[in-house]
Amino acid sequence: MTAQEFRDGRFVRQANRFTDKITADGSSGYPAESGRYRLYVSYACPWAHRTLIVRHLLRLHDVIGVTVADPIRDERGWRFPKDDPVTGSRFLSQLYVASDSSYEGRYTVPCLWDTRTRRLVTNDFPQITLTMETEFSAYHSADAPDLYPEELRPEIDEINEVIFHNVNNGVYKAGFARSQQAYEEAFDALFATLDELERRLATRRYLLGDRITEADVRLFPTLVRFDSVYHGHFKCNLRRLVDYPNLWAYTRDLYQQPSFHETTNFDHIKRHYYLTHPHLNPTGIVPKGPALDWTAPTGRDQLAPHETTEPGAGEAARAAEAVAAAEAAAAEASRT
Ligand SMILES: N[C@@H](CCC(=O)N[C@@H](CS)C(=O)NCC(=O)O)C(=O)O
Repeated sequence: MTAQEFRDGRFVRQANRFTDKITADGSSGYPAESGRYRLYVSYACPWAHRTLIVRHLLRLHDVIGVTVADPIRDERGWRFPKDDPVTGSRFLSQLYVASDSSYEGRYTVPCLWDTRTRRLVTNDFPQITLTMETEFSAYHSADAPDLYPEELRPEIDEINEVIFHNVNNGVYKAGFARSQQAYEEAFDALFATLDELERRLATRRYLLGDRITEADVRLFPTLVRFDSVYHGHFKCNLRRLVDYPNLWAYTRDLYQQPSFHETTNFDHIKRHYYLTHPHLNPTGIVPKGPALDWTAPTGRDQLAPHETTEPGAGEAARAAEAVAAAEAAAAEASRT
């Protein structure tokens, strides 16, 4: 297995080796079928977390089974707590090598395994959620949200691109930087983007307005880990998530929905990051804090519906009222 790659002290993410596509019509050779594909994840991994959220939101539990790896990895990579019921493997690496005996990259989650051909179809993490949203639509529950609606795709793709580089991967670029300059570049881009998102979320409940989309599913796993891991362990410490009133309320609003909190495992997240990067945390001590009240009311369901233009004074005032109402409710709740 090759080590992480760096260029001029900058962390460079490896290219995804397995990029075949599952399609509704089967034209790719991998038809979307119930029970055929297995998803491999870690609760610790933000890229895998998204696939779990989407699987939950679309109620694909019975359609795509999942195997969860132990949060702690050694040099052999991700390990399953017991032999994987589908492949009989103990390590994720066995799936990679079975699919390509010359594979030399890192064995990453999330990935999808085809039980029919007994090989990995994809470890292309952005594609996995899109595939579940579009190619598996025949299997979605009747009340499932459309996370990637046709008319919003250009806007979703555009914001995802910025969020990927500056936020999702930005925290890794800061945390894994091997030069001061690389760290500062990532740090500055990260907080400039968080500032922009803070403004955007002043008048919109979700990134694209009043409905959850793929863009929220991509942002949430980074934000939910922010104060527990990235702020300290990855040195992303200009501000904490809780210092951004809108971003913090937005993250809580999502967390309070079952698809988000049932897939968030702080124990796995904290043990994974603090115990598997010994160069960043040589003592292996896992911090006990921070204390975060994920249950505090948010008032965000009061925000105006989707606005595509800059908010006017009316919306800003309504948003301020909603925030004030939420704060009053939170104060009331903390008294009882
Ligand atoms: N497939 C992507 C993203 C997925 C990813 O980075 N997953 C991490 C966990 S968050 C992983 O499985 N890493 C295994 C390793 O580095 O050995 C990549 O290779 O960069």
